[in-house]
Amino acid sequence: MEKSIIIIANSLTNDFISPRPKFQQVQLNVGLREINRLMGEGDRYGFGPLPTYLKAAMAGKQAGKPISLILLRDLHDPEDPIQQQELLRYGDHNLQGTEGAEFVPPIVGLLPKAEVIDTQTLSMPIYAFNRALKEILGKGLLDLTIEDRDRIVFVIVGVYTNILVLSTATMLRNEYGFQHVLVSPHLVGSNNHEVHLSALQIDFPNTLIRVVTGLKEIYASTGVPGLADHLDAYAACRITPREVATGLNRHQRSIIENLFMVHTRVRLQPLGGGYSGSLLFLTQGEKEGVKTVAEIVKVDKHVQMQKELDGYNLVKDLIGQHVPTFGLPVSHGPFTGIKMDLACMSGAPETFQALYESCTESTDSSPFLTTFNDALALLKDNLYQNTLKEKRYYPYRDFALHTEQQQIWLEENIGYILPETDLNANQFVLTEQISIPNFLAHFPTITRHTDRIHGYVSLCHGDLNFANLISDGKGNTWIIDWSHTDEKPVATDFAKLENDLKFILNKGITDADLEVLRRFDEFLLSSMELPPLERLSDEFGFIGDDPGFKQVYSAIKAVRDTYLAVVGRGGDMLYRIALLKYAVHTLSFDQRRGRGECSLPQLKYALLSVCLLVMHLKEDELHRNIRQDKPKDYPARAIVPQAQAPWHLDVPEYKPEYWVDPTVLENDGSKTPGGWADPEDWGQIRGLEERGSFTGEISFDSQGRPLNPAGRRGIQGRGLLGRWGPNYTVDPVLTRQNPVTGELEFLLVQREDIKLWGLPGGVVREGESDTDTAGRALEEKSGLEHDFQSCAVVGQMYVDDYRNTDHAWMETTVLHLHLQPSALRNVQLREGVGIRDAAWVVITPELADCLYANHAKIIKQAAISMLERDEDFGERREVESVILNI
Ligand code: RP5
Repeated sequence: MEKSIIIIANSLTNDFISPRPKFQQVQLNVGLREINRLMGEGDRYGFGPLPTYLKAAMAGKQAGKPISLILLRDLHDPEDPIQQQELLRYGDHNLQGTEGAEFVPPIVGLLPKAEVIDTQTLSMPIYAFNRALKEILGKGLLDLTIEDRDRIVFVIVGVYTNILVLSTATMLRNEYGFQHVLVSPHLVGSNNHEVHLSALQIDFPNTLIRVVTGLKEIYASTGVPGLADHLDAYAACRITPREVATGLNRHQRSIIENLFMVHTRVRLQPLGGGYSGSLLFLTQGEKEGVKTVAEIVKVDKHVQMQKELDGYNLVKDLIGQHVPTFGLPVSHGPFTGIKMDLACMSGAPETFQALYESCTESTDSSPFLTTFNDALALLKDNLYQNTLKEKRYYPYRDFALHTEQQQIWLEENIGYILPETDLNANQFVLTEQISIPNFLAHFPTITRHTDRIHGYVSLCHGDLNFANLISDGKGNTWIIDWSHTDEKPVATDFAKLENDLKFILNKGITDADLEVLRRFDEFLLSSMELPPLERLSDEFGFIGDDPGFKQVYSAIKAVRDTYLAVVGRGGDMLYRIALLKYAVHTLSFDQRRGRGECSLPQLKYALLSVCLLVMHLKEDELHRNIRQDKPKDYPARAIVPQAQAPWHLDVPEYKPEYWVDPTVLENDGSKTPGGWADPEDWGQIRGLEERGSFTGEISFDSQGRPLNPAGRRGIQGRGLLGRWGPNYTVDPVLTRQNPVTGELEFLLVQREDIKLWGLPGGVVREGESDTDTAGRALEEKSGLEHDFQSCAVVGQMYVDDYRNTDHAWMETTVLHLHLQPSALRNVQLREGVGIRDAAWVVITPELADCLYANHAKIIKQAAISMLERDEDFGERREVESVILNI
């Protein structure tokens, strides 16, 4: 159905819009600049966009098109007391019978074809408007159907957008429900231009009034013919470059045009990925050939922009001018856009990514490193340290690494990166040491940990990549894109920066570089603290020799140093988990799939790193014991942040409870004959200082008590352990080849006390040899009888036992014995003392992950020794797979 066009023009009288000097004195005259813009300047007065449009519209009406014009005019009677308030506020204007109240010349000619409605207050005279509609449509407001409301297009033009033009448009769209209400900045004016523009930019799009930024569009929408050529001068702001402009959908385009309404041109430089659908640009505007300052623009779905605003509100008072100042949001369709001002900018802004790349090219990394260090210091002082809090949290959950979906994505991404690999076969693809199936088996067992861990949280940016850091090259830095900002583990932003330095900025790497990159990554993972370049050992001399490595290394060192300055020592594990989160995520940034900017070798490097991280996390001493288990009678362990575990650190607030179990006191050997425990008064013990530890020399506290070499454990005294200092045990590792499957199996027992499976070890009794203890413990715990005279000693180590305290702990000697089938014929395992069950089992990653204390590590040590001894233990690869599974 053909649309009916109704143009409503406001206040086109001499007092408002005449350029003649005497009307320029009227307080409400919109001023020469606006008059010239709307009506045409000098000789061209009457040929500006507004009269041109109205004349063409009326010509269309003449030619039979359904176009009508309603002229609204506020006409005042100075004697009417009701109107005096308005005249007092705005000065005398449009007084009845004066020349000022007459329509300006270009409009006078249109009067015969128009409906004129005089208004006397700032409101719309609704009865007169209703009458005019009836005249035009044959129906009044109350009789219009929904279809009628959809058929009529209102175009609001004239002056005073912020008062009558605005309220008329709002009334029609939002009170009377007309679907099509259009306003164009080219056809409305005000002597308060800023207010008029912000109404058009911000309020109107949000109230679903269409703001048409180019006149061509308004003419096209309203079917007014014959104006195309004239209109080029009133096009919307031109968006360049072409490839970016054409990538915008109509909503995004309209938002950019609205944001740059007063510009003739804007150049958009995309920042960062934007693969999630959000658009982030560094913009360079132009007003008729004159450059305006660079700004940032973000356009995203409403909900996302809400998050951006939330994040901005959280940090703006902390980082001040280093956060761009947000303008008001502009919406269109499902999107919202915001323009951000870079306060104090004095140079040409560019992203840290661009700065990094230009330094790589020139092989001089100092401009980048100086700027980067400044930015890190700024974030450290104002954000991280400023909002730092201690917290116990679930590291894998907090980084969303624990979900099944994560494993599915991971396998999917690896499938794209290494399509030639059969993930189920034990194929070694990346390096000799790393096998994909092995790593994939470990990933879920590690990441499903729900153990809480002590660490630090602070406000974090949440997506701190190098395109979100902007520098103007004159010492000014801004941090943008705050939509992921929240309280998070402090490692979050630092790990993201390290991730991007390694896998995103490190362009141009090839498959041939992967071996050296693996060495580089292993070195980075070996310790949180990185030495200065000049103190790197010869083995890593390649880092200092290559400008590319030098730049990456120096930047990563800056990141790590800052992190350590915030959290102190001991945040390694969380940092590794954060690195894992981002490296896993990077695997999807596949250039070939249009999902990011990583080349295939970059993705392989990230995958290599993911594998290394998983292996490291699996190895982590802490990892299996982060729960800080304890026997049920013990008091709660004091929380010991890992950073504060070492004894050499002074921790005045560390005041753990003291606990010694009554059975220990009852078995005091100095009082009870045959007692297996030391006296409670350690001062009485002769030779306490000489007690040897497999870990090296023991330290003692100021009272002379031996100190646990693993650091603070949160409980003083001996707990359930008899001896002050090391309590020696022996752990026999028994292996066999399964007679049916041929698999290598280990003898394990399930403990009654803690329900975990472990080795059938036992505490060494007074006068007992290690082999005697092994034989006795094996018999007591599993029913097997064996002589250990011919066994191999495979190691002596600290045991991370759940009974350990600050002053008493377990240390073990590990013996290995491989049993041939003949030795096992007719032998039955049975549950023994303090044991629920005994069995021969294959060591899978899942099992290794939940064995008692650090028995998995003990088993691994035994397997390594089996490989070295190279005796008849069955298939060699069976032993290798045990090592890989732990
Ligand atoms: C662990 O406790 C040792 O590794 C050994 O396996 C075990 C001995 O203690 P009980 O089983 O006798 O309690 O630390």
